[in-house]
Amino acid sequence: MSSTWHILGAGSLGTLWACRLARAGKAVRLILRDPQRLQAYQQAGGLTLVEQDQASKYAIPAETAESRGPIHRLLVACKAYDAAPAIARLAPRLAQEGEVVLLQNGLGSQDEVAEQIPHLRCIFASSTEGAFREDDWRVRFAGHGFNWLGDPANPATPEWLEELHDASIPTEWTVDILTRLWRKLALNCAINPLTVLHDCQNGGLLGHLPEVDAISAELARLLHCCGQPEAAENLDEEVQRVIVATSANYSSMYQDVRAGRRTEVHYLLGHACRTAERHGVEVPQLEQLHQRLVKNLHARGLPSA
Ligand code: NAD
Ligand code: KPL
Repeated sequence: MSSTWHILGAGSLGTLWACRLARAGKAVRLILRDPQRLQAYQQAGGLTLVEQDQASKYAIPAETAESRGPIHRLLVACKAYDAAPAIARLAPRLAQEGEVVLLQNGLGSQDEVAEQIPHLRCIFASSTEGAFREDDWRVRFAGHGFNWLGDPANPATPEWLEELHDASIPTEWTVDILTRLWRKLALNCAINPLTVLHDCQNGGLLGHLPEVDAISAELARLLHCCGQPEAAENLDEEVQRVIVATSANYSSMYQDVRAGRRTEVHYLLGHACRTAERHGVEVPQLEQLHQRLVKNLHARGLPSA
């Protein structure tokens, strides 16, 4: 089986992973959106990763979904709302025994992908690393963090995990990946929408603690009812700890909204509300928060799904 890493999406995380794998001598191929993007990439001559103000360029080969050849190992590095349509385009090239690693934040997109490719192993990731695009094909590694990988359907560690360590990508295999993803989703739900609605940095929420606490309490109750009690443990305390630790930062959702970009709300607060409905759990605070956020996004001409 080929050990080439195909990486779909040359945005922030895709570039961060592609450059580190290429630097470690691993075979990497980028999958870009269309022939125009491929041509622009070829003119740029590669991806640039900036780390501690040191820029390095990597001439990683690239193709589009319509190129030929089977794909055995795919890292999906697009936004949650793009993952399922991207897989639909690539499906004819995915090898029977192939593996797909899904880097998307939130929950719901992983199942949308897995339903399309039931014969392939889908590995979910939760990343606390931070990167952002400075320019086309140029990404800054902004925050060191960690990556947890796991497969809710199969606890066996993939044989290629060592390759990530060789590439200095901090990674650990976990059998509790859903707990990790739910915990991060809950933190994102308790903080990010309120920063948009109150138009503030994370620290601005210290002026709205009763609202933050009521939402955290409802999220914790939902996690208990949907079989994720560990993700609920001391959630209120962690929400406040994160607000204080990141007080000068703008949340990722705030930054998306400010830049006029589509948010991943459907896979964050939207997923929490849909899960509550499926389990028959009443979550009036979350429902109201969702409605306020949807209204706010629509007023800005942004989609809410
Ligand atoms: P991004 O917008 O920077 O990059 C996504 C890239 O995917 C874009 O270049 C886009 O053109 C490309 N893309 C979309 N559809 C495609 C297709 N069909 N074929 C080829 N390319 C396609 O996004 P990002 O910030 O890297 O985020 C990716 C995921 O990782 C998100 O779910 C995000 O929440 C999560 N995440 C990001 C960070 C971060 O620091 N950036 C940290 C943790 C988690
Ligand atoms: O992860 C975050 C984000 O901005 O998306 C924080 C603010 C740390 C938690 O919601």
